[in-house]
Amino acid sequence: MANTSGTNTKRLTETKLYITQFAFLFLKAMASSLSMTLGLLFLCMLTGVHGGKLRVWGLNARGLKGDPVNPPDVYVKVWWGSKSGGMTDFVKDNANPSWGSEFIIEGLTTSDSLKLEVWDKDLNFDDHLGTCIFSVGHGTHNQNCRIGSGGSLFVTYSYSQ
Ligand SMILES: [Ca+2]
Ligand SMILES: [Ca+2]
Repeated sequence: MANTSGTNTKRLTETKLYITQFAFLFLKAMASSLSMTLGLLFLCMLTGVHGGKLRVWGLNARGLKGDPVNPPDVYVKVWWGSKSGGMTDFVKDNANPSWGSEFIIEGLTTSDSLKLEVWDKDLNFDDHLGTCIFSVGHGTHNQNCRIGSGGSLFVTYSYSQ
């Protein structure tokens, strides 16, 4: 009888031990999941998942080619990810144009690139001279890129949350 009772007590103790271990593991899993959630939230804040503001200005170009006889008549379309920021006016017969336009696009993140399409205005169909794609980083940056048909495009942008 005492033996059985002893075994029962031992089983009960073992069961209690299992429950304690299970509760400990469960709490540990919860805590790690909570810290993961907090970590992800922190990462989201760092990488700007909630969206920021992109300001684009200082657009100018050098040595552009497009028209067969006289210099090209160039304008630039501004995109941030899938969002259009609009376009500059075109500068007639100028291979080294600069534009005073400033563009502000909001609500995207640093995972979306800044895209600048360079076009030459013609009477019927405008020619796409080239596209520059820049990854977006925090702060203010001066960037430039080569245009496929010749020349380079320069731009300044700033990204803030
Ligand atoms: Ca022209
Ligand atoms: Ca033209």
